Amino acid sequence: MTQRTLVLLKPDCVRRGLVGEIIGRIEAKAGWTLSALELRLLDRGTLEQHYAEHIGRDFYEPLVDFMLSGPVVALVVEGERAIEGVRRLAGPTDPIAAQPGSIRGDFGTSVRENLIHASDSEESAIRELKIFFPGLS
Ligand code: IDP
Ligand code: MG
Repeated sequence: MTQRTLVLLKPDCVRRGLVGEIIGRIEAKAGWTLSALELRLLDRGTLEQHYAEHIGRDFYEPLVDFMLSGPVVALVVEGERAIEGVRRLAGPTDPIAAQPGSIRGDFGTSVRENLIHASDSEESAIRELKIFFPGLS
């Protein structure tokens, strides 16, 4: 089942120079390809749409400020079960709880600054791809 998923390499990832390392892990998965890739400074409106489910949570405002603190790398990964697959590569939200071997488990300590976003379902992927890459066919 070929799927497309939205990935954001968050500002901490870009600042720490981990973009190549993390894209390398994605590229290393057999048959997966990058359909789009861009370094981009986001704006509040985009983040409000992207993180709509979290509006009102105590971590929402600091999360948005963090996501505005520097450029992100937005990319689209396409391939066999890419949605579940990138979530597994990323590991769970809390990097201390994440398994070593996962991106968050290997590189993170902060629940907020946890390096990577990846769509969590087919429905989310479709919604998020429209926000970040509306021109993608
Ligand atoms: P996910 O990125 O693993 O899907 P979500 O629960 O959707 O996690 O939360 C979105 C993002 O919000 C997380 O990746 C993280 O950056 C931030 N976040 C979530 N929960 C917390 C928290 O309890 N404290 C601080 N930041 C949080
Ligand atoms: Mg999420």
